[in-house]
Amino acid sequence: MSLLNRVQQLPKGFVWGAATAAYQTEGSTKVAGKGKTMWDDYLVAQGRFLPDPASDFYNRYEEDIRLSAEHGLNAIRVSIAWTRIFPNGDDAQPNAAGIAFYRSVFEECRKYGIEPLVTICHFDTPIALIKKYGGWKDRRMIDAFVRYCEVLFDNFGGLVKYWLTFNEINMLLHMPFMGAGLVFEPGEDVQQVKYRAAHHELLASARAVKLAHEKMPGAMVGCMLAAGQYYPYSCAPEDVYKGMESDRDNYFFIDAQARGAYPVWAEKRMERAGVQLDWEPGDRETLAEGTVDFISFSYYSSRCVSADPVISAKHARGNAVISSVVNPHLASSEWGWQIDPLGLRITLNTLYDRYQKPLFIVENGLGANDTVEADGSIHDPYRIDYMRKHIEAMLDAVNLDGIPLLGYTCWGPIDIVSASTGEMKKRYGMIYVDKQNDGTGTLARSRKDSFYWYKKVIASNGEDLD
Ligand code: BGP
Repeated sequence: MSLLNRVQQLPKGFVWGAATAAYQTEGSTKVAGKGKTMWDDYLVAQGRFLPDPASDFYNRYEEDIRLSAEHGLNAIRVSIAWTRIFPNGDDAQPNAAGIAFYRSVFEECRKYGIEPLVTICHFDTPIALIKKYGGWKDRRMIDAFVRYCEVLFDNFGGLVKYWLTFNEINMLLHMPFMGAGLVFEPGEDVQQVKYRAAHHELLASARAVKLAHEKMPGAMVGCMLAAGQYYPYSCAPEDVYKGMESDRDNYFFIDAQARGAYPVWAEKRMERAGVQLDWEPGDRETLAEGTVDFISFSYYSSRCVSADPVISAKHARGNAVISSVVNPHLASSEWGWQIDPLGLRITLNTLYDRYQKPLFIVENGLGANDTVEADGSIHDPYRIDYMRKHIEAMLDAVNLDGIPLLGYTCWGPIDIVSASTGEMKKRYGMIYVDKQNDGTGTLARSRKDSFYWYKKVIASNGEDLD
């Protein structure tokens, strides 16, 4: 489709914003009663660098939200750190300082007419609950999570309309510690543990959705998928079948959250694999009563799969977190994440065909090394190019395919710590943060070229992408 034929405008009220997560931005992990989270041990345990105070949002949120307003964002996606609210995940009383912090953040957003979009759990299982219960492998996590949600809804219900239950819920299968705080004991049936944990998160999510609707009429609650269609490496039926099965691994979660029941194939598959879920009376009703209002997802790339073991051995560098064969038709980022804007249109269509619920792109962006010029300017045409092409694909999905899309919040209004590598130099932001991998830097903020470009895109509601 040539640009001449492209309809650039989006519906009025389309949400333009940018997304972050608590641990990757806030810093100040040991203040105001905050408890330890999965992150504190995750990157440290792997010997990775994780700078505290990250990009120091905890102390600089007023400046960052003011910059977001100047940027023209009408929404900011943030997550709440469970351990700021309940330091041990299930304390007798919530931590007043944590509640006060997020209240100020949301009030500050409202002051500028910015809609906060809140992720309740962004890879943020409290360490105390991992020690106590083994993370989400234990069913008691559900009650702890619902209680945490209750506190959030009671305190922030008047300030927040859009809620997401679990970030990239399907990552539980690919990064079980990050997604669900799972540590496997020797001899444990890994598949069984993962699917039981998935069952618990899905029940917790469904209960949260129901509670949100009861407590906050008008609230919109979504699920969140790490998306990206699987392409078969060839048209060999075995490759196509493997592509379908790989997609199903991820859609399994959204099938449950959007339709309120597990798909038939999933129960059969678990039966064949000897996986037994700990079903309890009422579980099926819980899933059915807690379906989400919209489907949100992150999209960085499509994936590719082959049934041929030799080809499968050639994994893509970098985005092997979710296993993918290198797609020879695509270029890659510096970190090896393959770049596929049309894949976004394909993914949007697939998700809508499957669920017929409004969609929301809540993460998309390019992690890249930026250079600060002598005069302080930062030229990032690569980021603009990535975003432009993905926004074009999104416009096509909306205007040419009729996909109902609520909004687009790209990943990182500002530079933040990378989730998969713990680095600062893998930058997604349109605002540069002077903080380096070795922890040095003033934390000062400065605008990159992409800042001005995205501002124009938002002001024109997607019409001006030059
Ligand atoms: C998603 C996560 C984010 C984020 C992003 C980019 O999977 O939800 O937390 O960081 O990926 O990944 P990375 O930071 O590893 O480049």
